[in-house]
Amino acid sequence: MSLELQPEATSAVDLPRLNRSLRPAAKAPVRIVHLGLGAFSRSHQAWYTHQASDAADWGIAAFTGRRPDAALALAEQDGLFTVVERADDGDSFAVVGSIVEAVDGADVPRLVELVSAPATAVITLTITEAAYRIGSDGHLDRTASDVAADLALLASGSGNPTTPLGRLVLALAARRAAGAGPLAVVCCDNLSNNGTVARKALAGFADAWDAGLAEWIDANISFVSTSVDRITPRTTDADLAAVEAACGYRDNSPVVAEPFSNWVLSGDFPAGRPRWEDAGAVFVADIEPYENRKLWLLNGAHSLLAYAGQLRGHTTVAQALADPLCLQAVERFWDEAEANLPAADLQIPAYRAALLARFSNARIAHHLAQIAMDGSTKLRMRAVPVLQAERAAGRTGAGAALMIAAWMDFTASGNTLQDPLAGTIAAANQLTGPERTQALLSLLDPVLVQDHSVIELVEKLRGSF
Ligand code: CS2
Repeated sequence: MSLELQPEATSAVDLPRLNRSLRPAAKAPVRIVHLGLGAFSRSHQAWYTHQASDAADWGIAAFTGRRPDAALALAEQDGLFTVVERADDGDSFAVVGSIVEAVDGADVPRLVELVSAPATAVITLTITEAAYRIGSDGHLDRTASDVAADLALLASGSGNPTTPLGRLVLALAARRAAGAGPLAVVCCDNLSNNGTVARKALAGFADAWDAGLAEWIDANISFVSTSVDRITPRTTDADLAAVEAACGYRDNSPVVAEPFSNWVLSGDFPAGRPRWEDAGAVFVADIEPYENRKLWLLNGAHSLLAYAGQLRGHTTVAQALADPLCLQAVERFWDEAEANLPAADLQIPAYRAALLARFSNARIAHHLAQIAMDGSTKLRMRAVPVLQAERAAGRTGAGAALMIAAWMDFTASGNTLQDPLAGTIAAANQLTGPERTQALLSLLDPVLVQDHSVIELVEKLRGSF
């Protein structure tokens, strides 16, 4: 179902709720379990699954993270929701029916039941970059308080884990016990080598509890790496009203996204998968160049704009990009990133031009505060590799260093800081001068921080915005 916006449509008081009578096709059986039911997973993986030609065979059971709200709202609509594709020149609307079960993440018994069912073939993850609890040394941080608490709980054999890693490890243990066989875990968070990160996090977690389980995971779970892309801002009340006016029903959980979407995947699916390629997904042998192109150019620019833009009083990506100082910083960072990406096949100039157009879509109010979250984790993927590559090539890396300096200034600016390392960052900000810069840099990279000229460079770039 795809409707064009009808501006003359008016909203009536007694509009029907989006309900099962509007389901575009029969409900598919659960074969995919998703962790991290949020707007992005719905505009991306659920949308691709919905469009696969074999969608009738592939239903998704989607679990929320910390709160039940998204599952409750969706369950009331039989899992259905509207995707609003918001282009420069108007909206279009489609009802997506691939989520057949929306579950509160705290319902661990249901997760265990579904993951241990032989029919379940794929587990997709959008649990946020920070949730993998990988430290700056590249390994699972077993001392993180929530990880340690879940490990203690698993060891005691009673109670339900609260972290996504803990919940999934428990569910995989049940799959092993049930003899339900191999499956694929598909990481859809913005991390370089995200399949490997997911493997390290899950196997590391399992190993700290039960070495046999870690071995089983290694032998039976295929960790698929992906590069995911679709700008999906938070849904607002105005979006609910837009759906109501155009579609003639009340949807309490629509999701708004840009028309563009991209999904590149690399890895095996031992128990099968939907034909996501029907919706444009691409399967490749070597994902790294695609991943880096997206993480550095799109996400890197996003983080730069998030910190520089907010320091300069902007609220959205489009506003920040319209500020020449921010745009110049983005272009400079992109030049550095581009110098470290293989030229062949990646069409970087066209990709950069497309990004400028996507970021300037002022009808998508993509809030900088949303992007600024979890900076200590995100910058390890978005700024650090470019800075390292530039230094290795004998150049300064000032463009990447500027992103780091802007993040540091932002952490000390009085803006709300949502970050797993918020306490440590606040403590570092008690210091002054190069010591403060050094302490903050050590949270991003243990090697770069040994280099005094890097500390000097970042220190010099502080206060640029
Ligand atoms: C953003 C991403 O919030 C962020 O960190 O950079 O969510 C970005 O919008 C998506 O990766 C786009 O595909």
